[in-house]
Amino acid sequence: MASRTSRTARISRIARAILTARATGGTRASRILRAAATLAGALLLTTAVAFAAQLLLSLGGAAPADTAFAARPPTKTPAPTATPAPTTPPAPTPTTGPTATPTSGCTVNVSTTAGLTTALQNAQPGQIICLAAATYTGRFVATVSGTSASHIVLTGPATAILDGGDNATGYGFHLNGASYWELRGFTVRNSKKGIMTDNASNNLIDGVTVKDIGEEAVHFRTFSRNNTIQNTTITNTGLVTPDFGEGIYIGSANSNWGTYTGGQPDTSDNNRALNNHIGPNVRAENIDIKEGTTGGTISGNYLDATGISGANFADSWIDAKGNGYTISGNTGVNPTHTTILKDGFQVHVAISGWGNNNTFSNNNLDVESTGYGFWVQSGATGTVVCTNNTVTTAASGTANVPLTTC
Ligand SMILES: [Ca+2]
Repeated sequence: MASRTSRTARISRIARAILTARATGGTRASRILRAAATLAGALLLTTAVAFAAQLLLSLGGAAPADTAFAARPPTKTPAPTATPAPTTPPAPTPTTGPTATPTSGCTVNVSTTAGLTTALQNAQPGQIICLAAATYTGRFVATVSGTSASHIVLTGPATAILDGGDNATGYGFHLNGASYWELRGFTVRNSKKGIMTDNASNNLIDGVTVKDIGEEAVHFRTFSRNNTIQNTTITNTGLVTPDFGEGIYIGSANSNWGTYTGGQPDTSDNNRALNNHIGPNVRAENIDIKEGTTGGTISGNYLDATGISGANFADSWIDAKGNGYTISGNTGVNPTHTTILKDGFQVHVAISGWGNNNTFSNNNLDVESTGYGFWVQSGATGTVVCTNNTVTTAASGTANVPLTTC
């Protein structure tokens, strides 16, 4: 009893000392101390003594901090420290691509070739450049970019025709280092290549017509990423060189990496081809996905084999040589029953490490020929051909690989 009484007295002295010392403070520290004193008085525990003593010691060594505390409003618990918001990385570019900006409200009106050339040179983010129905003879290039918040829109009816004048040279429309554009509605015809992108990302090509082209119609090249082409009609390509007459071409063949990407893979990644109508008279593959590219989506396209040439192994609607593509919901037709179209979709290993992890689902392929619906080159890994694809009239069968239930 005596020792307990003496301990109680000691605790009380400590507590009084604390309270006296902190009487003017009212800081968090003092409240803690008062709580400790109360605890000690109530429970008479040795541990409370130790606790109080420890607090005193620690506060004795923390005078400067105490001063700082004193300057604060007395009642506040430390302001919920502006904990940096859970570090969400900078908003990733939306995987759905540039959203469609309403095109009402033209900010620049164009009706002549000179006017279009000037408008492209002077383009600023947020502008909507409207093409009147007319033929614009020439080749056109954009070199300035919009921003993620303010695209640059070039829009017109299908009767606004960008006509290169011949299909042996030039690019009909070139996005050259130009990002965040929307190309809408108009027609591109009579150039060696139709629409070309180099170092151009986050662009949208929507509802355009590309036709009467010497080589490929639309090409995403030289690190052009996250572009979308949708609702676009492509016919009559490869008129000069059938070997290079693809409808949509993503990336670069490794033989061209030295020319366009310093010898490195042309990582024109995450491009999307959605709901386009490709063919007839597309002389090479309707869609050619090159090695070195990753992660694109090819979905909802209507692919017509009529007029495919067979040149340079063009014997399928789609060649997939990149990695990690989703190829779904496309329709392949072969109304002329040409056996130049051999297989529907093919996976190739153009070089080691490429042609892997591509998934094919929900496609409807009426092959009307001798090969497979899906043909996968030996050595390609991770290919998924889903059971939900429909393949008809492919004499060799649905696929040369086992199907995956999905
Ligand atoms: Ca092929």
